[in-house]
Amino acid sequence: MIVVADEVRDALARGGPVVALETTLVAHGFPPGEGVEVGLESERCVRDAGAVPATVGVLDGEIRVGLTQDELARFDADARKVGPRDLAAAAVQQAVGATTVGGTLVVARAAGIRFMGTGGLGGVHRGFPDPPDVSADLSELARTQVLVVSAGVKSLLDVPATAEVLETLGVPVLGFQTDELPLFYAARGGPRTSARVESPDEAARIAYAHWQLGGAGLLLGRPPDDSLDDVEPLIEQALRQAHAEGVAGQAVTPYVLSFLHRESGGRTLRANRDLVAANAGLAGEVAKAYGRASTDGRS
Ligand code: PSU
Ligand code: MN
Repeated sequence: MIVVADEVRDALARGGPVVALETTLVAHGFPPGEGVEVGLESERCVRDAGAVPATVGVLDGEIRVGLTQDELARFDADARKVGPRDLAAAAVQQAVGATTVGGTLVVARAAGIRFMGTGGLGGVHRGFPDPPDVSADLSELARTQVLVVSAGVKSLLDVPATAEVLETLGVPVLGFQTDELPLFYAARGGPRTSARVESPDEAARIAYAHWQLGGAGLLLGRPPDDSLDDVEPLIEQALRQAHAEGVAGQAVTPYVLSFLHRESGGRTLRANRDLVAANAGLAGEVAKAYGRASTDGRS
């Protein structure tokens, strides 16, 4: 059921660096048409770092690892948002299934991919426990030996609560040249990371050691280069409006992102696009460095 593209399969077979990328942000994180550009730019950043991109999604009854440009273009706003529990149904029902971080992690685990890039990790939604909305990204990361590079946790969530849950789940939260977990649009002001790393090599060595100890997922937070420090009032407005319109569950994140992109005059859109690509690039660098870290570890 899982079909791995030739280039990805060859790289995995020789133990080369591979970075998994998701398709939910392509389909639902950007205005129509723009998500595909973000996906392609992310793939380019992975390649520039010397790694092979493996974009994941469900197409024609298959769970695909590695997509052509035409295939990527099929992940539009009509695609299903596919978390861990949705993969089987999407495949059997021949849906176009855009995988979230959690959904992508399931596939990465099956395919033997150790690194992934995204925009922001999902987590505990604000207002918990009413409703008790906690992204399946967290539970999946807790049981998958993959290092995910993100701009921290999406700021529309309850970020401190998410950081607590990550600690409970035993997920290391590394900061890339920062002591604070980035807040997606904003670089500063987040909860403390469990460790700060200065380089891709240091992150790779910690991932290697964590996996040697039987640990599972790690988060590497990369602060956005263009920190937007005034988005919080807009986020609160977006969440109020979503609530008033009865938007709930899986639909909240896409609703809020498009509200912000519109109401910020495109500032959040640019920031989001740039951070997704930069995170993919850093994931590529860590994947590359991991080849060295794991060889040193064995010698
Ligand atoms: N990062 C972005 N845009 C997105 C997401 C992350 O820049 O749309 C998506 C990811 O696919 C993540 C999902 O897995 O949001 C989490 O959604 P939820 O909180 O509904 O589980
Ligand atoms: Mn949810």
